[in-house]
Amino acid sequence: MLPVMKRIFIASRGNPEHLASLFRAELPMHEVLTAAPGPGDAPVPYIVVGRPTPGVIGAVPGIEVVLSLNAGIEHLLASGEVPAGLPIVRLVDDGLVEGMADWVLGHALAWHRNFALYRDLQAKGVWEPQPEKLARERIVTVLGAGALGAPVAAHFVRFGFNTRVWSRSGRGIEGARSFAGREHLLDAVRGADILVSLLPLTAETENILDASVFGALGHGGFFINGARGGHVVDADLIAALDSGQLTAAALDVFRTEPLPPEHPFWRHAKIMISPHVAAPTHAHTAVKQMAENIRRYERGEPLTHVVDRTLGY
Ligand code: NDP
Ligand code: OXD
Repeated sequence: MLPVMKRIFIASRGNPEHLASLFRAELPMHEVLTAAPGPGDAPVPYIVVGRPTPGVIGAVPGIEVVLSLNAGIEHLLASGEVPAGLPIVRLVDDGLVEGMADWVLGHALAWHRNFALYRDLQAKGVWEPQPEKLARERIVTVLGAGALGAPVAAHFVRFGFNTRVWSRSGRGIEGARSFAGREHLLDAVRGADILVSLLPLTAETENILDASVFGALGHGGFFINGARGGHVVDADLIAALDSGQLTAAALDVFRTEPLPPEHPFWRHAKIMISPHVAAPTHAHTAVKQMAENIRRYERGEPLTHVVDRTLGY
């Protein structure tokens, strides 16, 4: 008798055929579908999702594991479509880490060395050296010490910045000072020159970046958001920029995406916008990680990076 081929349904809306070909190469003994199976079809234990069309997950027969193409999964929890008890595996992969590190460090170094300011002076034909600080004279606070926050903080340490990290558990990063819990958030950000957010969006972190946080930073600081727009109280950010408390903000993520044309962020001279590209999912690295998790599951080993639904990340 032929062995039953386990089925994987790629429910991604962006290039499912490419993902399917990578899965087929990684897991040749699996059947990979790109069209939704019907209710009477054979079970499909694995579904691969980005931001799935409403109703898709619930219609697939026999799902055992939901594999996310994203690191942040708050939309899957909010949709209520993944039945309780079904594991959601979020994306943790070196492609995401590499992308986020470039994006955050790129912005931080450019601000630290006044690149945008010199560009403006160049446009006016002005030769005007600015006071230049050493990295060790700057404090950087990274919010989140997880799969992305920890390596980003480690990069800041390597560049010589005075680095702090804040998380729920107070996880240590070599060379950085760790802070834990809501009661120490302001201690973690007080006097910092650069604030980087790499937190997940949960009930506890929504709207966490408000006037109190921006006000605790050192005067003239820089805010970098690579995480989620829902962390930020938009009006408080604009007020901090307008008052000079912040000199700039680099924002990759927004409450509503795409950022609506009428949103004041678009036209703010101190805001740099990118369209949620800080750490895009690279199919070739992501599929390897997901396929390895499927192999683990089929060997009877625990899945890695399963979302804790109580914590929301
Ligand atoms: P992880 O789950 O690995 O890390 C989350 C970190 O945040 C952990 O250190 C955790 O603390 C900390 N944290 C969570 N809740 C709290 C809280 N209430 N108070 C303090 N600290 C808290 O996530 P990743 O690093 O993989 O990803 C972070 C986020 O980045 C994603 O959720 C997503 O929103 C965003 N992202 C954005 C991308 C982009 O292109 N812009 C791409 C990929 C991700 P502890 O260590 O104690 O658990
Ligand atoms: C995200 C991702 O969570 O793209 O933003 O992985």
